[in-house]
Amino acid sequence: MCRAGQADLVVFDHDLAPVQIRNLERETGVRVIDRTELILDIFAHRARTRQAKLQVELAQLQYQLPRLRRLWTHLSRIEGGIGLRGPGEMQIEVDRRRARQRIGDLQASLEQIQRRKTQETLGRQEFFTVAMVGYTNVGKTALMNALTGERLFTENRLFATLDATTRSLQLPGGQTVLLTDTVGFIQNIPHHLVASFHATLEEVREADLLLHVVDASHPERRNQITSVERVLGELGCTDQPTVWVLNKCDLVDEGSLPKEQDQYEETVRTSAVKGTGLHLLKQSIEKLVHKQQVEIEIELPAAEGRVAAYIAEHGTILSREYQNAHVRLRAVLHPRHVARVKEMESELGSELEGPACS
Ligand SMILES: Nc1nc2c(ncn2[C@@H]2O[C@H](COP(=O)(O)OP(=O)(O)OP(=O)(O)O)[C@@H](O)[C@H]2O)c(=O)[nH]1
Ligand SMILES: [Mg+2]
Repeated sequence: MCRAGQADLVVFDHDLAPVQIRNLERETGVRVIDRTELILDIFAHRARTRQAKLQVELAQLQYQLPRLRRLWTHLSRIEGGIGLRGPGEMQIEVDRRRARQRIGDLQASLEQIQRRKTQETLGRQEFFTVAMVGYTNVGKTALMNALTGERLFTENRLFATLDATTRSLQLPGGQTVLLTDTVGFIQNIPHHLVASFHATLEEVREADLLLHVVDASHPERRNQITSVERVLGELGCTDQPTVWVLNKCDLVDEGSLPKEQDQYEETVRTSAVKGTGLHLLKQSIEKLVHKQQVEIEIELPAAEGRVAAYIAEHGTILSREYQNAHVRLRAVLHPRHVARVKEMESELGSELEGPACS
């Protein structure tokens, strides 16, 4: 086949052992790479931010480390002997040591970035967070753009996005949530990548709600869905409430859309390109946000604006009743926001009369 097709390169859709690659290269006379190497190459081309670049380099080095031998075995076999160390063998050791050193440096730099990000995330913790997950190229970034009016990079190719981007999204009831778009998944995702992209995937793990975006028009959509579910399982993301988003529905007939599934709390059909289903999607997100919220009643001085504004931003105000100089609010809020409201209330201290937040 190589000869007939005048191939310069053979890509195997499986992982190959170094010795398999060597034998195949000898038999075919062309360069042979496996699935992981191809995916790592694509990632390396796409990486833009410092964190993404470091993460890819780390994954590449960890992939190469056990394969370093292959360049040098012929030398060590010629020069080496019992009790002797050939130049080849020494070279491998030098290479390996360098690789390990670089791996250590990369891990340290990534940890540093991670610490800074954790600080940022702590600042954001006040907000309800929604993370988009899905197979690569299903339209996550396009959907993010359509929902938030952003203009992030989308393209019809694999792994257009390698970083996590977070934007605020206002729900129909007025509450603001944070929406995160991140790296797409792929079948048999190389485990080096999962490990290196730990920090990026952490955003998914910490989200309050997931949007599992599906390319409803893709002939392989069933397998893609299964792959994504598997990766989510590996990440330990099995408890988060999830909206199933059937995107690219402009490309399929109504009849051939996937059926709703019980494991997803909500199902919405969208087209990020045509802009359809976006309001329904926001409503579904809102519904699940409300599910995690509790109702509170609070009486505030009518002139006090800060607490009411906080409640409006993080929850939904159901009613306001004015009595003399006070306003009585009924609202729904996430328990962690209730805690903050109580704090703010006690900061208001003696100014506040009447029943406290209940
Ligand atoms: N027809 C149609 N095309 C869409 C829709 N949504 C996205 N696309 C196209 O699908 C391609 C991939 O979109 P992206 O938003 O980059 O996909 P992604 O899921 O972010 O992909 P990765 O970042 O690689 O994981 C682009 O060419 C989009 O224009 C849609 O609803 N309908
Ligand atoms: Mg993307």
